[in-house]
Amino acid sequence: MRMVFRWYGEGNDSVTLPQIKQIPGVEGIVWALHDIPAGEVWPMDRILQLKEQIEGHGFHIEVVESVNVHEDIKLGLPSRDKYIDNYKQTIENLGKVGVTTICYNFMPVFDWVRTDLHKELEDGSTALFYEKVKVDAMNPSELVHKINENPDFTMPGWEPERLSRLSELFEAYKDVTEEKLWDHLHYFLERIIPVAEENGIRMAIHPDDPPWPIFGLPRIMTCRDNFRKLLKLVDSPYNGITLCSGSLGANPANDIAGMVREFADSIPFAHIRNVRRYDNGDFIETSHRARDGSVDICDIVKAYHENDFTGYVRPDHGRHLWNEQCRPGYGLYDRALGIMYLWGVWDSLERTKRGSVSC
Ligand code: CS2
Ligand code: MN
Repeated sequence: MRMVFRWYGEGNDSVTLPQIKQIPGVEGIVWALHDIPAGEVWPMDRILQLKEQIEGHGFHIEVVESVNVHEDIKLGLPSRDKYIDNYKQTIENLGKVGVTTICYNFMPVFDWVRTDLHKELEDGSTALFYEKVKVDAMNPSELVHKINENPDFTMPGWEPERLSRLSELFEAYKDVTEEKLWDHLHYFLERIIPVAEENGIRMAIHPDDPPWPIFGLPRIMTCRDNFRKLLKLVDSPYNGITLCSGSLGANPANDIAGMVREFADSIPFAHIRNVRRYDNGDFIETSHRARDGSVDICDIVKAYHENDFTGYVRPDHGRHLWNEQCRPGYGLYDRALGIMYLWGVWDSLERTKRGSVSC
């Protein structure tokens, strides 16, 4: 397991590269050009600038998260070809600087969605929380109405550039069934995977978060069967998965360690985090420790270890501790604690395997 850490860039992240340097075993930074809108080519000079900065602190830049997919591609509009060409160009540009893995997602309109960014846990820390009835109660027209009334209305995980087109997007997605979304993903992958292959980059799709349809929009990266289907769409080692234990873990039906065991060779990138599920469908993010949430993180790490996993791993969202002011879910402390937990489990498995007393 090769440990990496997500960083949003100077001025955009409360965490600094020298701080990350002090977390044991972190070898690379997971990065992106966050200000480039989906659909545009990532310019070479900007990529090189960031490369120099990150490598200057002794980290590699092999993992990018995310190169976002333009809505027209997900909608299957004729204009998608132009955006797919741009995506290919970005893959080529990233290949030139040694990127090996690109994480992306295929969620219509919204990325991750929560109802509360700072819900207090019993220990006084706060974490991202999802209240099911609240999301279920919000239908598309109500959402559009809310935004029209208050243009600043937002919810966690919403990208402002997409929000400004919200009513138009809901209208456009009206006829996009799950089946159509699959077709559009297929079309996209058929065109980009050969380019990824030529450039030595493994594409790794992130599961939908939460892994079920919201606001009447389809979501397809949700469960084991659908990942099987994804891998068959284009049969190539360059068509892979970012297996995120937290996103998938919101649904109790998902056996994540089982997925690791089945898909290990197709997982270039693992996100590891825990969530605590409630019977009413709500969930909250917790520490990485297995017993703090509903996801058996120990068994997941064990599954990676059994497969001699050499892919990249990052702690995903963490809680906000000790009054840290940070991007929601992306503070320093809890993600650093998460890394030490993951190393702890991994090192003891290694020791058992080698029958040696030293880690
Ligand atoms: C995060 C995502 O929800 C999560 O688990 O890791 O925000 C992730 O970064 C994106 O969906 C990847 O495209
Ligand atoms: Mn994730």
